[in-house]
Amino acid sequence: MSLEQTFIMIKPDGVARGLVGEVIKRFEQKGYYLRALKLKNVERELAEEHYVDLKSKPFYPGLVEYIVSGPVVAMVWEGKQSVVTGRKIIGATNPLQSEPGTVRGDFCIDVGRNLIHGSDAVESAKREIALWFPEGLSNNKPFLKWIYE
Ligand code: RTP
Repeated sequence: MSLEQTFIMIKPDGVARGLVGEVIKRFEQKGYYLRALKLKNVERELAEEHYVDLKSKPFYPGLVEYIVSGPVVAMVWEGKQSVVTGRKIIGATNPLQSEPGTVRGDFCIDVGRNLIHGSDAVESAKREIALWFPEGLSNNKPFLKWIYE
């Protein structure tokens, strides 16, 4: 079985507020497999490259400052439709429009402090995973018998 991978990042506010375990719990409970994880102080170049598509937006400089302001937790989660389902677990970009039950809906208020990032498409997940994990990923075999029939 070939399973989709998504890149999920807990932003500096999520790490500083002690919400790492809460986020991991939600992805684990769903049944996704934690393929990679690291706590990382982000170099400015990496933050700029990650959000390169937003370079022309007025909030881009503040967004880069936010991402380099403290350690983030970068992760790769794996499983069926993990990209689209990961976005559902995270909730809408603006936390005031995120449904309760989503990470952003439950834990934050401001779009500029929205706690978490998740890839928005399979292609962007591939780009982001290569960017954040240039060393590559483990090839551990997860035990999936009780997740997939
Ligand atoms: P992300 O990439 O972080 O998962 O967020 P997203 O796809 O839901 O939203 P996107 O439009 O790609 O925006 C990336 C991040 O930029 C910040 N933002 N600030 N001040 C603003 O109006 C504004 N709009 C977006 C947010 O941190 C957003 O997650």
